[in-house]
Amino acid sequence: MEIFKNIPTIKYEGPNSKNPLSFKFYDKDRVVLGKKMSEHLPFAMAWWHNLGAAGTDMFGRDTADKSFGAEKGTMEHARAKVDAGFEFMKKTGVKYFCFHDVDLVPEADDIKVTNSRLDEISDYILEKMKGTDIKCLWGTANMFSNPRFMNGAGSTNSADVYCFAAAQIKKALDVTVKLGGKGYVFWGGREGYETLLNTDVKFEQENIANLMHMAVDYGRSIGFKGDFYIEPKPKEPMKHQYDFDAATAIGFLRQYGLDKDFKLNIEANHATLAGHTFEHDLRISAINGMLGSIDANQGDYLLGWDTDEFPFDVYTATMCMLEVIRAGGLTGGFNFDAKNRRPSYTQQDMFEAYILGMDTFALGLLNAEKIINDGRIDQFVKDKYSSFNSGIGKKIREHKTTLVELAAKADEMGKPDLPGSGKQEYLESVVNQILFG
Ligand code: XUL
Ligand code: CO
Repeated sequence: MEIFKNIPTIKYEGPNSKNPLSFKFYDKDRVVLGKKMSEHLPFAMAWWHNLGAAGTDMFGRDTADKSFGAEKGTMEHARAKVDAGFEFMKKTGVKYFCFHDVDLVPEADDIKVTNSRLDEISDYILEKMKGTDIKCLWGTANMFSNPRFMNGAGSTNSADVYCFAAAQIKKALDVTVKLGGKGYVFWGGREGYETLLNTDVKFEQENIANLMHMAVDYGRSIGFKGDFYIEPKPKEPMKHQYDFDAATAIGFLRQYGLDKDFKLNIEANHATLAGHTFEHDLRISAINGMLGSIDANQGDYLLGWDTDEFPFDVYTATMCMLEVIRAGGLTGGFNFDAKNRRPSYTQQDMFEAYILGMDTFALGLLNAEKIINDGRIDQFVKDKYSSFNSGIGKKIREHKTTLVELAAKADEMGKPDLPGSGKQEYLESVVNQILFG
């Protein structure tokens, strides 16, 4: 049964098309820098937003109807979501999906019941996947909504609750492996604290690391070959979250010996909440060999929370794609962890949101290609450090000098020439020329 009856398969019609249900820039087979757009941009649908979020906020109830013809909270509804999701992915050409355990089925009071529901729904999803090229990008366990996780999951003060975190991870890993998922995500929604007056930070971080080690051991034991990811976020829901940003998460992974199995899943809106640009956290991940996957969304600089908007900012998408291309691509993909604004409540709005996001990243990719081919930006950065190519600079790079030798050199010079100009305004105008010239 067709769910999105008035929505056709979305096709590329080019930048001049006025058809709202068409791609203007995402042309899946177009070759960019030697690869098809669809290969550069493995897009994924977030089960929770696209099939679950219906507009409820702190001040009002649902505006959108996401019942998909079934009663919410039932297994019939869980199956209707699968039907809707697969129809949506087929019509948009999105090839991957991401899920939390509780996005797939209604959670029961007894975990054994929830787990048998997960068995049932994952059988159904597997069946739906047959004969399509739709795949699972990553799975995760929701360890932040249920009241038992009020003090955290890995960071909880209750050993009993810790068992439930472990049980949910185990089952979510089982389902991820069953569906052939490429990755498994840890977003530490409640892994943090409100006040040091009631918190032993070291104890909590050790317990989180221990849980992650057990997850790696179990995952590998059932044949999971993909990457584990940490998704950093500085705050919301907790005031202090332990995985504040990319740099913090990398330090944590290295400290606890998890860096071989984990990479990062960088979400744009989380990076900006941490006071960084999206591209900053991508760069920090990439230079540490840990750029794994992306939660593609954007925040609002006027609002201090996670607004999860669909990507619209082409400059940011351009900077993102430059980072991704320079890093040699992602092992994961681009998951639209994004939701329609509350007044955009129709089925057509769901499709238009994905068209916006996919077109924005296609533009980002095309722009990144132009910037790379133009070469002026890369050349500038290379030249900026050219004083390290020879003489004392070369010795510094090769670790062949000492503080004494460098100080003697400074004495000899008395006063250095000022470094070359940073030329930010010029470089920004070069970017505009490349993008719009
Ligand atoms: C929350 C968030 C999560 C993670 C998965 O801000 O981004 O949806 O992506 O738990
Ligand atoms: Co996310």
